[in-house]
Amino acid sequence: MTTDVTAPTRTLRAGFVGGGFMAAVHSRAARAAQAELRGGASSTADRARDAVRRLGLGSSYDSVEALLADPEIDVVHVCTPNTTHAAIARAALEAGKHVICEKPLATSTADAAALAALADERGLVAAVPFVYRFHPMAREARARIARGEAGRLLSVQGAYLQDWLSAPFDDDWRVDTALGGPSRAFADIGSHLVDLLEFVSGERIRRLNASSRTVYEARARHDDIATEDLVAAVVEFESGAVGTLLVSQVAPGRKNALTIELSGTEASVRFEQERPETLWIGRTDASSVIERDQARLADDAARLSIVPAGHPMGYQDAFNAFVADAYAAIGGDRPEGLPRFDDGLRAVRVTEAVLASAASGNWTEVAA
Ligand code: SOE
Repeated sequence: MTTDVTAPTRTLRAGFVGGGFMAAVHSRAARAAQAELRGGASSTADRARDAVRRLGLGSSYDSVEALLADPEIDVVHVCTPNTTHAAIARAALEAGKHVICEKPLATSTADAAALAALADERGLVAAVPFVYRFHPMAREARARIARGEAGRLLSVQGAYLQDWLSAPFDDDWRVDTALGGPSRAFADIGSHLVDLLEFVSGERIRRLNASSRTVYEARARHDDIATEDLVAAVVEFESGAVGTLLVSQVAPGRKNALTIELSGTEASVRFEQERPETLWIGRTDASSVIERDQARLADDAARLSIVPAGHPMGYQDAFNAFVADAYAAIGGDRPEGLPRFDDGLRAVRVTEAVLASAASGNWTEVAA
């Protein structure tokens, strides 16, 4: 009745760095993929103990170095603040570990490129959780576009809206350049939007013109905030298709509203992350809403569709599928659509172009 996502071929032993929301999501996914949760580290030994207890991670390590020195760990999940990703991911690869590193992979293209090159050189699996690719209906959208159902791509409309920083007193480490890096809203969620748009369309953004706003320069625990609350951008794809992107963490009422709509000469396709069980297919004569139904999905979408129609799948399922595929890659498989460090680098390149364009007011090329 159901098809499993790729199963790992042997029990992997996973270590976790960080103990926040993302570490909880990663550890649930690792457990679902039947990994042994070997242990956790954090910025201090106390924090590591707390995270290990809360999340059930196994042993606690006094430092990241101690975790990386454990030969019993095969794969390291990096779930720490953005500016620490590159150094931890590098050290993990140098220690011979496979790595799953949160986005943004790094806060500069130089660091992200060096990491992608290092992972290749060492022959290690290095993945970035662009997990929205793992919703079956996002894969279905991609398959339909790839087989030409939408025709030639003309325009794209993408948005990723959240509201958890809408009030002036809302605060988080991400607003702080020292921990979050030079970009906030775009690096945090614009990166997902761009990854999903390029993945589903099969096309790359060639250049863009962006405008950004920092609505609140002071919040509960931070003054002089320089990172952006929102970005609006016009984009051009390599094929000549055009589009608009809106990314905001100050959009009241919007929790995790990632939406993409791609219009071609024959049809439009719309996917909404908060309604991941459906896909809207727009046609001039008769538009329709397709419900997830494994029997009728393209191969890869069917593979990710682990429960039958009418049994809704969601965010954690997508995350679980991503981790299962990353582990399968460690086992020697080549799962379709696994986002690797090259894809992390791509998102960092687009983010840098957004920052440069917003600062200069000019159209900016995205490095290939
Ligand atoms: C917060 O904006 C956040 O948790 C992001 O960091 C995640 O990548 C996104 O999937 C949900 O929102």
